[in-house]
Amino acid sequence: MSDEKLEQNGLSRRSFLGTAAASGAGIAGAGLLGLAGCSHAEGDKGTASGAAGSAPAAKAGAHGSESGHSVHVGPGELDQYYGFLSGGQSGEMRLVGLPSMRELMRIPVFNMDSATGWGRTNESLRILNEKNTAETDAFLKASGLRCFPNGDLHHPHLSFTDQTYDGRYAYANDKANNRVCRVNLEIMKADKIVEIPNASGIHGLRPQRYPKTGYVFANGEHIVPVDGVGNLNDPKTWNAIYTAIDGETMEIAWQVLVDGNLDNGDADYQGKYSFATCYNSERGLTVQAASANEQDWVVVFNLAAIEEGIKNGDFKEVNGVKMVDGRAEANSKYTRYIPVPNSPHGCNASPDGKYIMLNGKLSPTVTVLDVSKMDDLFAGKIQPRDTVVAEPQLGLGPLHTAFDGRGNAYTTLFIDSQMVKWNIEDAIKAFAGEKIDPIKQKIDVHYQPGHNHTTMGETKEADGQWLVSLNKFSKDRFLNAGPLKPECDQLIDISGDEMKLVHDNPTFAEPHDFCLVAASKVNPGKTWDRTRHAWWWKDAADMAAKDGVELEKAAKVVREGNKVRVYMTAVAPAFSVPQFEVNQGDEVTVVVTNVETIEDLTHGFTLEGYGIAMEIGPQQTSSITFTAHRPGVHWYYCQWFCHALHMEMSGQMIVKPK
Ligand code: RUQ
Ligand code: CUA
Repeated sequence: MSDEKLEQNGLSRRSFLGTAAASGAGIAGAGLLGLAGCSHAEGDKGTASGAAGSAPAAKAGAHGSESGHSVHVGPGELDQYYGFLSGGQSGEMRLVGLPSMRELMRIPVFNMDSATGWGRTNESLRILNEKNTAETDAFLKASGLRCFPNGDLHHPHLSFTDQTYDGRYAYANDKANNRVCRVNLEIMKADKIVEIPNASGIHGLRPQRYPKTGYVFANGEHIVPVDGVGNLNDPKTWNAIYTAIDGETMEIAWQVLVDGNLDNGDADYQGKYSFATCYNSERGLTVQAASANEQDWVVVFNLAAIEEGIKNGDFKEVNGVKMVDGRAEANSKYTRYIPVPNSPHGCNASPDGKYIMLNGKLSPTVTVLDVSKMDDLFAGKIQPRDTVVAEPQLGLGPLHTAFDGRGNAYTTLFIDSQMVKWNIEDAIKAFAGEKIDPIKQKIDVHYQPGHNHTTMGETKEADGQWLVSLNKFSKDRFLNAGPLKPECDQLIDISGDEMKLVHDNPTFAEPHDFCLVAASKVNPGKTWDRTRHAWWWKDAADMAAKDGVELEKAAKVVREGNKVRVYMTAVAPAFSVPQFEVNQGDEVTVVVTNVETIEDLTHGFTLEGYGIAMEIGPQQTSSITFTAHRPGVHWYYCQWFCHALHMEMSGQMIVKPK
């Protein structure tokens, strides 16, 4: 049937494909067929939706949507929401305004950054390395690295108090090098980074919602031989690790040994349980082997039982971490394994605190768990599948679900390239046998959506205003940027009865997740605070104290053997030390304090020919250490435009040859 004919028959091409596949080969087969046909279907859709979808979307964008919700934020106007966007394999976190989708800031975390000196300044290196394992320290040293130069940041989520955001911190995972970071929202900088021992591929990450954060839960995605359990030569003995980090101290509270690759996770609203989807119950090492079973599972963690077990000494200490045994075969009191269709992906708690949605990925379904049944499940009064209260068939490739706080859920369909809106209570009634279709609406998104997120949608204050679909492919949506295309993040108005696509936004590699927070919840400082943020430059301050230097008034060069310490201030348009001299081979530390009290007056320090640059914000101290290998005259200059005489804000380092 042609697209036109399908449309005339009241069927879209996608719902047709979805029905055909779902009724065809059974749950797992449908998913696999869909995946196998993926590239073909994408090609088709590129043309079909490109022509049909983009024109109306562009119109809506220009006029705002009909519900009276304007997406246009005029010059000088402020957005209503902060969006904490993941930077994927670029390793950074990004701050975006909503509804404008304007990028407000990039927060370097698991990457190295040319503008701010992240990964190069002494302050950032301390944060990047202070919670490494000894093994990683040795590895970095042997590799000639000061820190890991890359990261893969998927899931930014804010700290909670009483089921809603408290504006203190954002946390995120690094899948590439097994780390978890915390961004301090007062300064919008990472202030802690902790490496997770024993685990591999830290992926899903969620903070505890109640009573507060509390724990930050992190999923180890890849099974590995765990010390004292697994055997290098036998993958059937490998396990995944679930980790709880103390969100306040960023110390590892405990770990749980589990079966299967942990994917995404979420916490409940009651502070009793947390959940992790799990694929590869087969313990396979290839795609075929890892998706062979018809069912995988979601693992439920009983927080009180784990805390109790730790207290009673029922744990093993593995590489300095307390680890309880939560394997399926251990029939542990710490965990329960609930079977769900093959290879589930997203895991999302509904804002009424009642349900956990498990997105089918290879199955066209979303499985809905009733959180209130978990007590009985752990007490052995009911069977694992008795906790399932709905399992609607939504379409092909459900990955993630978001909520509007009015009882509706929105699920991304990766293979169908659609967003589906459905009603939770209707899905429950249908599961109980009532003749009712929970699906309210489907719209095309462009293309292949992964995560989606609603404004305040993971809190009890879900406000149902906006939905963002983070699409993995952009194809024809933007001017061709070459073989590497941007992603396409689409803004959807959900304030009315119908979803309306209102804006396309290109983004660089590769947003996974987006935390949409009412602007009133986040209150960053306007300048650094010399008292409250003194921990940032603590090492420099200690060093200065020994050298008899007051950072805020510094203009001094201290020499001690082949170590040289240069202390200066930056006030537009001059550094207090306009020139200093060192010998080739000296270890040089430059400490710059910006004593401006005015908002937005950032200075920089770039040393020509030495690969050195750093940001010094108003009232901040930044420092950097290097060896003066290159003789000659090396100018340093302020790289942040700060004054009419900004070009003149410079000086020279003279390096005398050996
Ligand atoms: S995952 S596209 Cu890394 Cu969050 Cu689902
Ligand atoms: Cu200081 Cu430019």
